[in-house]
Formats: sequence, C-alpha cells, structure tokens
Amino acid sequence: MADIGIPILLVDDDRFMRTVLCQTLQDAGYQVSQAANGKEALELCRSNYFPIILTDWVMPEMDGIAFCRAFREKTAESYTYLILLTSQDGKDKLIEGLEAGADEYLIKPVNEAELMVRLKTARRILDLESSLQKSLEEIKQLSIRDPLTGMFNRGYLDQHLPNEIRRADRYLRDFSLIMMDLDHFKKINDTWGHQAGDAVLQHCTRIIAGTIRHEVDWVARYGGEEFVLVLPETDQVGCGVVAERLRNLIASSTCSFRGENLSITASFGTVTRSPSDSANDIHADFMLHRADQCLYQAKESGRNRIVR
Ligand code: GH3
Ligand code: MG
Ligand code: MG
Ligand code: MG
Repeated sequence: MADIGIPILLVDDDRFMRTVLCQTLQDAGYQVSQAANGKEALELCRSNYFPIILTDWVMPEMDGIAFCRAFREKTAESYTYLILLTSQDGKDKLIEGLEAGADEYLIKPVNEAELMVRLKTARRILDLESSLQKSLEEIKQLSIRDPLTGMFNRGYLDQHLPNEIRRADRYLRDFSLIMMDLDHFKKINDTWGHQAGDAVLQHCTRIIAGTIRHEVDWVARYGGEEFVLVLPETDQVGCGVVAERLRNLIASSTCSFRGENLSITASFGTVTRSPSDSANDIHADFMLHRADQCLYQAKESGRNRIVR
C-alpha cells in the first residue's frame, strides 16, 4: 500500500456516510480525520495539514461550497487537493464546485474504484507540488549561501543586517557585530596551494559554527577570507568574550591538509551598539565601516588580536 499514512479529512454531516467512507479509506491505508460540517473542518485545518480533503456539499452551518471558498482564501504553505462529494448533478453544479476551489468532483453514491483513482490523481499532483517546493528551497539556499563554507553570503548579509539592527533599536537591545579576517592568508595559498586555502576556510567555518549561539547569532562570508558575525542581544563584554574565544581557538588549532598541519591566526574588529547610542549607528553600513576600521587597526598593531 503506497498510501500509508497520508492524512485525509473527511467532511460530511451524515454520520453513516462518514463511517462507510472512513472504513474504505482506512482500508486503503489513509489516515482519516472527520468533521461534520465546513465550520468544524476549517477549525481542524487551523492546526493540522491535510494533503487531501473530501467534502460533502449540503451540510448545516457551513456547506461544502462555502468551505472550499473559505479554505482557499487561507494562505497555505503546501497544497491541499479538495474533492467535492455530492448528489447534486449537472454541469452548472460542477462549474460552481470547481469555481469555489475544488479540484475534483464525485457524484454520490461514491463508486469505490473511482474514488481510488481520483485519490491517485491527487497524490500525483501533491508529489509534483512537494518536489517543486523542494527545488525552490534548494534554489533559495543556493542564492543565500556561500558554496565553499555553507555560510550565508554577502547578499544575505546586505539584506538582513539592516533588519537585525532595526529590531535591536526598536526593542532597546544591545547589538554587536564582529568582523574577522584571516592573517596572511595569501601565504597559505602561495605556500600550499589554493586547495589548502579552501581547507583552512572550512576549518575556520567549523570553529565559528561551534562558537556562536545558533538560535540567534549568524555569520556571513563577507569577502574571500573575511567573515561577519552578527550577535543580537549581545553587549560589548559578551561580544569581547566571543571574539576572544574565536581568536584563541583559531590560533591554537591546526588544519590538517594532505598530511600537513597548517596554522593560522585571525584579526578582529568588533562594534557594539547600545540603545543609548546615536541614531547614526542604526545604519548597517555605519556599523560595518566601524568594524572594518577596528579590524584595520588590529592588523596594523600586529594581527592575531581584537580591536573594539
Ligand atoms: P592580511 O593579514 O593583511 O589580511 O593578509 P592576507 O594575505 O590575509 O590578505 P589579502 O587580502 O592580501 O589576501 C587574501 C587572499 O585570500 C587573497 C585571495 O587569493 C585569497 N582568497 C580569497 N578567496 C579565497 C577562496 O575562496 N579560497 C582560497 N583558497 N583563497 C581565497
Ligand atoms: Mg450532506
Ligand atoms: Mg587576510
Ligand atoms: Mg581580507
């Protein structure tokens, strides 16, 4: 049975009808929920996702047509295949049902074999929809992530950093940003080759990922060997702790590449925005610029250090 576990919502005011259909669907392997009218069905759909809904037409409180209309008005993340079951025959009725948002229309008494093939069609469409969703999600990830490190890319940073800063400003929260740049990274490439450089970048990515708070913090690859860490709800002290932990972990670890243990250090520029700071700091460019200036000073004053 290929259908095992697919949730179906069965909506009908006729309890006998529901019992019979429910048994048929369960025998075919579907996981069936029931509602006695459109209103009850809408309520159930509020907290559950049903890929398929079979609904009667004539019902008290809210009929099948009103239900289809109300259901289609909601924005849904995934598609639901709606089948109207009814004894109302005729072209006009069919058009009205489909117009209201139904995908399919079955005349009562329901022929079991016909119901099964209609459900097969439903599953084909749902499968297509879910593979489209998956592709869209993959495309989205490709567009916001850097392929080498899996970190967010510059475009993502440009788009989301301003929102983060605005949110911190609105809720009167501290907000910190760390700009990190690997020291003499060019030397790694020149000495050991570009692939060694790539391995070092991945090594540093793992260290960063192990250091930040995953629920709120995030990090973007800003340039070749430059990273920006975004730390909401973090004051200057907290930011300093994160930067120092990172600096220390990177300096004390080695990246193994083809039998060699490669060492690297990194320099850091940090900037924290407190709620009492001037309005200028609200701008992402302003904060990035300040972090960049600090980073420059860290390089000038000997590298492998943090300047705030
Ligand atoms: P500094 O300490 O002043 O930062 O010196 P640096 O050598 O790290 O800085 P510089 O900006 O001169 O060199 C950065 C190098 O990073 C140059 C570039 O070829 C290399 N690079 C950028 N992106 C990648 C990448 O994806 N992979 C590898 N392997 N190297 C990269
Ligand atoms: Mg009815
Ligand atoms: Mg560098
Ligand atoms: Mg650089």
